[in-house]
Amino acid sequence: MSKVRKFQVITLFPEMFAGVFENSMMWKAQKDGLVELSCLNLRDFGLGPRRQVDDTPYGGGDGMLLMIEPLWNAVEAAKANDPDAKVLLMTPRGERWKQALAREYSEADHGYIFICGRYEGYDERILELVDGEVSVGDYVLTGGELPAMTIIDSIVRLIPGVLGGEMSAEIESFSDGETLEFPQYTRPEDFNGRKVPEVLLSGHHGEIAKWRDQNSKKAS
Ligand code: 4GY
Repeated sequence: MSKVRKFQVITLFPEMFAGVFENSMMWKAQKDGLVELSCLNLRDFGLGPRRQVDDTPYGGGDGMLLMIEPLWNAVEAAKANDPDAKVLLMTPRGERWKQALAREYSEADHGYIFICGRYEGYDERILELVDGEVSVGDYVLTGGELPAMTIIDSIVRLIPGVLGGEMSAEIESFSDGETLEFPQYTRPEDFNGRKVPEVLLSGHHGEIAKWRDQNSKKAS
């Protein structure tokens, strides 16, 4: 039996994760003891009575940066929960997330700690605690929360046992996890003149497989 995989998120907005962590796939994975999903509120590591987490950049410039001390302490706290965990920073400067990475991360035997930046960035010295920088795409979001949710979802669904019973054997034989889905149809056969492709109604499994393959996109 493999041990439970921990996914810890360091964020100023833990409430953003509630709906995502409670969706049926994530909920079942947790219930089955395959994964543990949790947030550390960066605010809890803030400095002083106002729990300050941000400050102005040295050298000048607009906006605020996440200070090193709260961020460092939050990462240390997460590592205390899961000493082998790898620390990932969500940043447009990171390596572009792709299906092959989701597959690789889903097969790891350790947990992950996701750092979600806010404001105009973070104190660069946090990189000393970071094992990897990942990006969901070449655009700038207001925070790393949406990327962290995207990345966690893409990993968890590939962990053995998570989607298990839900995939029919027929679908599974096409689903290598790297093939993006082919066009699919369900009832009715004819919706106000819009017909389902004939081959799908033919019952010829070989022809159907060929059609689906020809109409699939490969994830890169
Ligand atoms: N794109 N891929 C991304 C992002 C928000 C300010 C640095 C992205 O991963 N993260 O746009 N993140 C910014 C917010 C601090 C990260």
